[in-house]
Amino acid sequence: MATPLERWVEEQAKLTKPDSVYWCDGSEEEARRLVEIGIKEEKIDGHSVFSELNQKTFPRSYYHRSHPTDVARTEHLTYVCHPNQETAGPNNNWMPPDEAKEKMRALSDGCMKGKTMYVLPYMMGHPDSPYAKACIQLTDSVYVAISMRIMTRMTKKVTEKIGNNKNFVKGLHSVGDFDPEKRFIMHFPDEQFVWSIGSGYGGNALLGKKCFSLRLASYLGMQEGWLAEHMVILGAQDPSGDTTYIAAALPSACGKTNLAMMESVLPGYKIWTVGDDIAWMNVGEDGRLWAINPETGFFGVACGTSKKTNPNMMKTLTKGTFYPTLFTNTAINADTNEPWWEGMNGVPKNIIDWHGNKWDPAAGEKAAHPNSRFTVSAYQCPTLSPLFENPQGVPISAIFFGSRRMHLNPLIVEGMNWQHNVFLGARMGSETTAAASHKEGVIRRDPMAMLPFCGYNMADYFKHWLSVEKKLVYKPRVFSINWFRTDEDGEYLWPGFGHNIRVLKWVIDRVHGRVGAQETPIGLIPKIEDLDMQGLDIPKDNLKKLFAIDKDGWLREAGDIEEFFKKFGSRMPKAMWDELNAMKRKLG
Ligand code: OXD
Ligand code: MN
Repeated sequence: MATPLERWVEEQAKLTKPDSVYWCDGSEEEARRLVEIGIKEEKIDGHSVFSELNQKTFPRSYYHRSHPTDVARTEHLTYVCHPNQETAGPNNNWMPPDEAKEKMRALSDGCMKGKTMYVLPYMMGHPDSPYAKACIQLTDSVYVAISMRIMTRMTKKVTEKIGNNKNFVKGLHSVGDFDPEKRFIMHFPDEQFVWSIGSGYGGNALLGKKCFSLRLASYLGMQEGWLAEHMVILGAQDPSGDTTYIAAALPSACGKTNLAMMESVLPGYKIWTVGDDIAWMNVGEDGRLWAINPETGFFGVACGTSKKTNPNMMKTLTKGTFYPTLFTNTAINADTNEPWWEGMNGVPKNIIDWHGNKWDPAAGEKAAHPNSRFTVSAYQCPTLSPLFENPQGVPISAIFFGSRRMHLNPLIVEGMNWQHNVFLGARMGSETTAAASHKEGVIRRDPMAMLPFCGYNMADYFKHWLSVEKKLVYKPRVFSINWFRTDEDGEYLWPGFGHNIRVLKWVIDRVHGRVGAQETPIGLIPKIEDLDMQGLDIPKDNLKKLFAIDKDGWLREAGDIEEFFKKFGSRMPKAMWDELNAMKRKLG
C-alpha cells in the first residue's frame, strides 16, 4: 500500500508530467552526479546550469548563472493564502486558497515535461531536536536540489520518519519557463504547503527557507506559542570564557552574515556562529528563550564580502569539503577562473560579468549582480559554534532589531521593558536593498525585519510577541541597532564589521548588569565612556553624532509609524499605540 507521501508525490507527478521521478537520498555520491548533470545536461537560457570554478583555490565550487530576470525575491508575486484575507493581513498579498490553486494548477499542468522531478526529503532543524520538522520538496531543477542539500539536512531517513504520517511539510517547485509573467510563490498555511513556479532564485525556490521556515513557521509559531524569526544567532565569548548568545534581526542584505561570523577587533572576544538568517525560538522548561537555526548552510550576498569585511566567510568559501559550494551571478576572473565581485579585492584585468560577457568597467555597470550570492555549507565555517548541533539550541540573552538607516537611528538603543522592546521591533524602518526586486535605498517600514516573511497579519504577530513575555522567566534584553549612520557628507560614522564587537561588549555588560545606561525619549543609550574604544581613533564628535536624537526627525518618523500602524485598524494591539504615543510625548 502506498504511503500518504508516495500518493502525494504521484499526484503531483500526474499534474506536472515529468519524464522521470527521482528520490534523492542526500548522499555525497548523488550530489556529485547532480552537479555533473548540471554541467553536462541541464540548461538555462541556452547555457549550462553549472560550470566548474578553479578547483585549487575554490575546491568543490561551481558557478551558476541564473535566468537574467530571476535574480532576487519577487515580493509582489508572493502570496499567503489563508482562507480569509484578515488572517493574511495588509502586510501580505492574498488570494483565496481555491483560486490560487486553480491558477497554479493551470500553470503547472505539464510544466516538468522532458525533465526529472527530484523528490527532496529534508529536515529543518537537527533530527533529534524537539523543534525540528520533516519536509519534502519536489523540484525540476538540479540547482535547487543541490542548494537544498547544502542548506538543509537532506537524508533518506526523513522519508522513514514521515512514514504513514500525512502531516509533513510539502513544497512543489518548478522553474517553469522562467517567464516572470507566470511566476508565483503561493503559501497555504493550513496545509503546510508551498507551491512555487517560474523562479529558481533561493528565496523563491528553496522552499524550506523563507517560505517554510519563516512564512509558514511564523504562523505555526503563533498557534503553538513559539517564534520563527529573520535572525542571526551568535555566541559572543568574552575574556572570562563565558559565551552570551544573541539573536539579531536585520533586513535582507544588511550584514547578517558578516555579523554572524565577525572577527573581533577586541582582544579576548570571539564570535561563535550558530546561524546567519533564521532563528526558531521556544521558551524552554527553564523559562529561558532557546534558539535553533533550522538551516545548515549560508545563502549570503557575495558583493562586499572580502578578507577584510568577513575573513571567516572567505575561509568558509575556500575550504572545500564534500559539500559543493555554489556561486550565483557573481562575475568570474577570466584568467584564474575564480569567482569575483565588487568589494572582494583589487579589480582583475579580465572579467566576465554576470551576464557571461567580457566586462567593460567604463560602461558603468557592475560586473557581479548586486544580489549575487554564494551557497555554502555551515560545516565549513571556522567559527561554527560547538552548540550548532545541540538539539535544544542555545539560550538567548539579548535580541537585536537592526535597520539600515543613514540618518536618525542611533548605533544602539535598549528597550525599557518588554512592551517597549516589542515596540523597538515594530517601529523599525529600513532602506531597501537588492535582495528583492524593487527600488533600492527607499525607506520602508520593516518591523522585526519580517515584513516580507511574516506569514500572517502583523498586528497578530505583535500581539504574539507581547504574549511571549508571560512565559519567560528570564527575559532577554532587547536592543535596536544601526551600523549605517552617516555624517553630513554621507560618510559612515561607524567603522562596522569587526568593530561591532565594541557594541556587543556593551550589550554583554548590560546582560550581566555590569554597566549603566542613559534614558532618552526613544530608549536607553550607552554613556559614551562605557564604549570600549581601545585601538580605534574616531573623532569624539562622531561618537556624539552616532547617538544624537534628532527630535524633529523622530517626530516625522512617528508619523510614518502611525501611518503603518493604522493599516491594521482595530487589530493593532493597544500596547503598540501606547508606546508610540509615549514616544511622541517624550519627544515633545
Ligand atoms: C535572504 C533574504 O536571502 O533575506 O536571506 O533575502
Ligand atoms: Mn534573509
